[in-house]
Amino acid sequence: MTLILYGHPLSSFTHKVLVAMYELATPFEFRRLDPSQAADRELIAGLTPMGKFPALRDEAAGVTVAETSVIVGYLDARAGGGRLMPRDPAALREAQVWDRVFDMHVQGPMQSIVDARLFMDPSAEPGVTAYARGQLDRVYAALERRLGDGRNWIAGDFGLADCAGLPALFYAGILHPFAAHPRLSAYFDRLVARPSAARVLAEARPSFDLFPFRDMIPARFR
Ligand SMILES: N[C@@H](CCC(=O)N[C@@H](CS)C(=O)NCC(=O)O)C(=O)O
Repeated sequence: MTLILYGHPLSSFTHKVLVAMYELATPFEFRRLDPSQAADRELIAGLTPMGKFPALRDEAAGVTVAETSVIVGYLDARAGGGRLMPRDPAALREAQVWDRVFDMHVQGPMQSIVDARLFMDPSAEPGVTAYARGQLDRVYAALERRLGDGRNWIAGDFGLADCAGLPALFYAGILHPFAAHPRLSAYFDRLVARPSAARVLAEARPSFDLFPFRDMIPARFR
């Protein structure tokens, strides 16, 4: 096996890459990291600039790739190109914009809510969470507008941005539901019905107990 993905089954950014790998039917070996272990923290710190996961190692090529958007681009090129990353430059730019929206403006506030629960003084949690909820309302409205033209996927054919959308909306929707946004809800339903995404969420299920807001996970995913 020449491709190794270092990640964690609960990690949203690992999910983003897994969706891409299943879409491309890329064979790989999964190495589960345990961030509570110093040896694993050291390992991932040697693979990515910030010591964040996932990381992809291509043994045959002698290449290590960090940052999920870059990893998806690497996998797409390795599979011949043009499947998850549009070949047309304008279409590619659009996909990259919406990939950033999901990573920064959905995952960012979602992660703040989780971090406030896990790592902050309890007195700080309400303020952090209220601000993050406001940010999520803003991005949900933007996504609802984006989906207003009847598009199925967020930028052209299913691709990079939709790989980012699945885990971002999965976790954000648990913490701050978007049911009041019909087009966004329908888009999320299309995402989770995609075999690649359904497989990722099914494989994550045994790890949901580790999620601090596990009781809020909708029954259909448990
Ligand atoms: N921009 C990075 C974000 C990766 C990221 O934040 N990963 C999380 C797991 S979902 C992580 O490593 N968290 C542990 C930490 O921040 O130390 C990417 O796209 O790969």
